[in-house]
Amino acid sequence: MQKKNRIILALDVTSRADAMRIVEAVKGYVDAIKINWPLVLATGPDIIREMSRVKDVICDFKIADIPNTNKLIVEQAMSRGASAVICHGFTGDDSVKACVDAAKGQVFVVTEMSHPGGKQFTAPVADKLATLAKSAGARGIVAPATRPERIAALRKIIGGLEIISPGVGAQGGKASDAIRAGADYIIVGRAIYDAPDPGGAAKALADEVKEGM
Ligand code: O7E
Repeated sequence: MQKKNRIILALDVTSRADAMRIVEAVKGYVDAIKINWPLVLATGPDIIREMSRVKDVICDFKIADIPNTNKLIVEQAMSRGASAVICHGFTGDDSVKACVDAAKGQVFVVTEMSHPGGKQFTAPVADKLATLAKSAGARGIVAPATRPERIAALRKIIGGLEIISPGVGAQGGKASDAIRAGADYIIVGRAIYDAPDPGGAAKALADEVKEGM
């Protein structure tokens, strides 16, 4: 994924037509497309291949199972053209390593989640999850734009690994704050795909990212 605009589009729409319309409008302003269950369940897994022809695709299935099942899920995602996958770390190091092996390192591990409930169970163990991501050989972590101070703290733990950061816009986080705190990329969904002009919204965010650099 080329680090240019430092925006990953969270394409959580539920029709192929909407997905194509939005990607067409914003493709000049985003570096990758994150695909989650809503789009895959609505349109079928071949949407991964289709989107990968336009941009790098990160499959956000938040994989959280035993090592063998994790491996099988990752293989299915990668064989359809995904460039990276996202997994949970609370399942333990063997499960994360199974993802890392199957994706040849292209794995992001969720740490502290961005929503209010993320403080309940994920925040208390986020530092350990970041340490696990590093020792398992992951490419990076997912850290909350809603709490930029946590991005900065997690950065100290992971060193040069990448941070991708959701929570900008609809969840209240600011793009420039997340980038300033140490995020490599922001992940943005509703603030782009629900905007009256998704292309304009993506461009405005790309400008704001530059402010944070
Ligand atoms: O709030 P939005 O609409 O900008 O969407 C945010 C996206 O990021 C959405 O797809 C959601 O599933 C994801 N996300 C979070 O919002 N918070 C998290 O803590 C983690 C994720 C996530 O994507 O994890 C993997 C990157």
